Amino acid sequence: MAIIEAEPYPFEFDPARASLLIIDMQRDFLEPGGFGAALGNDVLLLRRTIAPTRRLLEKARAAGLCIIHTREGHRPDLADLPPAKKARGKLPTGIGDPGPMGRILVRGEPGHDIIPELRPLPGEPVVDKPGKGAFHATDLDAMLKNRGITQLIVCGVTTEVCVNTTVREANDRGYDCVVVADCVGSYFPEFQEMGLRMIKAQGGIFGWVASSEDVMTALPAMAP
Ligand code: C5J
Repeated sequence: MAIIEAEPYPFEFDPARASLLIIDMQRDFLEPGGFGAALGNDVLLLRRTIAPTRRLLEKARAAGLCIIHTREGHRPDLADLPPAKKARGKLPTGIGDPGPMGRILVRGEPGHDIIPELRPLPGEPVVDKPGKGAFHATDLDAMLKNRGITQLIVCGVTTEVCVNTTVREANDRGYDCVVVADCVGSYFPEFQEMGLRMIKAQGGIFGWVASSEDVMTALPAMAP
């Protein structure tokens, strides 16, 4: 057992029962020409998470932590895209429409893929999710339970949407979540701040918030 310095209080970290969960670090959200940009957002606000997430990912790999990646997206025939999700926002270029990186948020298209800086290694599961939460309509819960995982170290985008939704889903399923503040990002600075405050409020109502430095300090030493 190790301790991660976190808010609202130190987290008792058991690396053997923990997974690093990296949510939706996809080209469609982080690169120009993707879904995030089509919505009028500045992708640079998310790109600040790449370097710390990469450092944490490398350290977690070296420590032998279970690593799981997720991607938000839909079947090419859009059969799993709720009409309400498609219609929301009345977007000129929305989910399923052609964009500079292929059809937006469609599985198999270049924009749907994880950014090259954080490309999963063979053997690291990638969970394809049609919703905002990573537990909705996926086998993530089974994967975690089959590995004896009870703690999630959570990175990814966006803080107030897929990260918060997933942490809330995880909380209701009995997992302890530590959200890594500098490894989650929002297009909206005020949502970044509030998204983190909502996790750790009221004695950690949804979980803990820590820096990547503090998580890395608690990880077991790298193999020589
Ligand atoms: C959004 C996500 N923001 N991964 N998706 O639509 O947060």
